[in-house]
Amino acid sequence: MRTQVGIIGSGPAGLLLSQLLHLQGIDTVILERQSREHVQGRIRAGVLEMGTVQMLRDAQVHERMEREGIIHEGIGLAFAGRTERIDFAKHTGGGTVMIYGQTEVTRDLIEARLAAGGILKYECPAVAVEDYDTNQPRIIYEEDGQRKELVCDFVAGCDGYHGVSRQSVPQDKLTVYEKIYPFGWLGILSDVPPIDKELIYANHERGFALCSMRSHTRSRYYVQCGLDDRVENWTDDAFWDELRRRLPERVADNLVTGPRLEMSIAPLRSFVAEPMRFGNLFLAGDAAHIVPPTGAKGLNLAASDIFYLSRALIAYYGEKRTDLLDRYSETALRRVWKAIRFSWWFTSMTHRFDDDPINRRLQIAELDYITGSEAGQTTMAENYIGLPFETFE
Ligand code: RFL
Ligand code: PHB
Repeated sequence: MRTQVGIIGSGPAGLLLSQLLHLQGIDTVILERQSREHVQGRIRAGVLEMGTVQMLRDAQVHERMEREGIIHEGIGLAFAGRTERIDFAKHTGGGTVMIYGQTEVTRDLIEARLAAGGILKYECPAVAVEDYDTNQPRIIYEEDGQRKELVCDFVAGCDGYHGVSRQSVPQDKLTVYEKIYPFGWLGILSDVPPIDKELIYANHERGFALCSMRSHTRSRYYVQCGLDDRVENWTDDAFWDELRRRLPERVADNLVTGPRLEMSIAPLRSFVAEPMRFGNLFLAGDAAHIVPPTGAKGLNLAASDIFYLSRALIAYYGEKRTDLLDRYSETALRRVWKAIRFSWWFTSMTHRFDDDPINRRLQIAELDYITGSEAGQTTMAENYIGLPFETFE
């Protein structure tokens, strides 16, 4: 089989790239290891930056998002028994975020691709990318137990942290930066009304907690847990009790509990692999970088990589330009590193790392400073809503 851009992975990065290229008449084939049901069933991120929302509009998959998504103009930071609000709109000249789950974004994109006759091959794992430094790179993949080949002009490695694209490159050509945090997040999804109108991030001596939502009737909550903790260790009641303990009393009083729709544990890590381009193989999204979920940046970074990569490929096919392809890696990485920094900083300020009392006092002082100062609130707000994309044309 042959296509112009071979895409590995049908997460948000791969699907968005495929859709944006399709709208410019560029052919793609997506190879996905999992089934469509599995991809659509994964519960992941919930907060879209404005830049991501605009990209979904550009991709013409915005209708349901505009109808069902919820605009948020701020978040709450809870610490030392109180809750302070960061007002995004006030500190960023009207900036907001959109509450709309990754599950929904993925569903909308898959439906749009299929409606336009796009080729999405599920249960077709890529096993290697070959000849990526020639003008005919090939993706070797499996279909029904048979080994097949997809020959392309370019390969987009959108296959997440465990994917095959990054592993197809000689390891001495990659520089990897990694930090593994000594804890994870235990998350619950439940059909109960959210505890508050906005998200609340809580620093507590028992550990971090986050109150999030998917809609006015569906909530997503997290509590920091140990690395060796297991979902089987937690009943629904135990989760709700632990969450309640980590919130200021006035907030906890509003908690409505219910049975879980889903419960899972995610480890926290910061990871960057540089560069993001190897000949005609381009990495995007989690394949190139991972952030701890505290800053709600994972999905948004996948979208910002695709902002740059889609423009570079469109300039190549439209005008035979290669300069944007050449600038992709350095440009995408500048934004990636700022999000890596913000997510690390926000994690450091809100999680329990050890029992040393000075660290907790420093966290409280920092939260007090950030929420009490105009400069501090602006720093928090402008990073949370998402730093602007660079001009790339
Ligand atoms: P994805 O979504 O992981 O998609 C990659 C796709 O590639 C497929 N794949 C392959 N396909 C073919 N051949 C192979 N050899 C393949 N290997 C892998 C995979 O099956 C998958 O479908 O990456 P993408 O598109 O870069 O999107 C990134 C976002 O999904 C990710 O950053 C966020 O979801 C991160 N993340 C969260 N971010 C948040 O902002 N808030 C969250 O609450 C949050 N929760 C999460 C998360 C990521 C998780 N992971 C990676 C396990 C919870 C989890 C559990
Ligand atoms: C979520 O709703 O899953 C969510 C929201 C904000 C975060 C992380 C996860 O920072």
